Amino acid sequence: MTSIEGTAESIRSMEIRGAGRIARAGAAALGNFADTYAGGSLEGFLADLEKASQTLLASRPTAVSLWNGVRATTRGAGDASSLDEARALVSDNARAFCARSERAVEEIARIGARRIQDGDTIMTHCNSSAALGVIKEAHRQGKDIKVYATESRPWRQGILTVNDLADAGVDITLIIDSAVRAVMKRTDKVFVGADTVTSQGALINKVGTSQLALAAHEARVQFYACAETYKFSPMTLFGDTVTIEERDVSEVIRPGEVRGSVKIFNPVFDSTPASYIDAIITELGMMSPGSVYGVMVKQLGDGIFNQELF
Ligand code: RI2
Repeated sequence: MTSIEGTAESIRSMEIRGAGRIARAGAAALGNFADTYAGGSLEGFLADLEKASQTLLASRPTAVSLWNGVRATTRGAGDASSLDEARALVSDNARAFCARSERAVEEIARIGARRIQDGDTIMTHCNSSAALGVIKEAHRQGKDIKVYATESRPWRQGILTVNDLADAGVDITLIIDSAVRAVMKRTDKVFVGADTVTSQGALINKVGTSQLALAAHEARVQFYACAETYKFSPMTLFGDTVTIEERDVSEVIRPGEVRGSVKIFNPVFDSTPASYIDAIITELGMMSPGSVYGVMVKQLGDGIFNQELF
């Protein structure tokens, strides 16, 4: 059983992490909420569904994937004519969203692997299932590749990445975050994931991503973001900026390590401008950052400009 509060807490504490995984966890929790709902009225269900959605959305602020997952799961519930219909709709929506999300990661792997040539040296950052899918698919196709993966302080998700790639048989080297520029000289391509993509094609991803992009730009190394289209942020069409999550200082230092007057700043994500991104690899295909706006408008449909969707 997946309770809403339990799922929100697992997302907050990063027991469940990764933009795709938190979106699927949120959708699945709402699906389970609908399946097990014990109340007797449609109105009560809709009010409780809204509360559950808000609890999930408050768990992590940056990745729009969670917002899109929650929205896709609750879509249409308000138009249902009975409690049973609304519950079934939410349950079906949740299953459909999770299946679509998993298919998207597979499709990105297939499309992205085409960008990798035999002999390429690749760099990746943090731990992105979409980016790792691309790398593992290229390896599975028999391409001889080498990969450098950053440690990704403070959570060190790079450890997950190197173990995953090692288990897949990939030639993998772990580097500390500050080695990125030095190692970029021996890199051919960078593949990273995405937490959010703005309508201007900027990439919001794990802090440090913009440093990889800057170093790649300087070294004329191709830089690819791997992003399911539900990581495109509709709110940015209207000028909203993406909230960058800041996490507790205890993630950065141990108690007593620095003087009490020292301030600690722990931003979790950063923004990479579109001009540093060669292409965004999505389940719909590869696109330039400048194409994101058009794809978002098409996907959201006609209602978008009178903001029916928000
Ligand atoms: P996938 C992660 O965030 C990383 O920033 C990673 O690049 C991104 O989510 C996308 O991951 P965190 O949850 O959806 O570790 O590709 O803070 O798995």
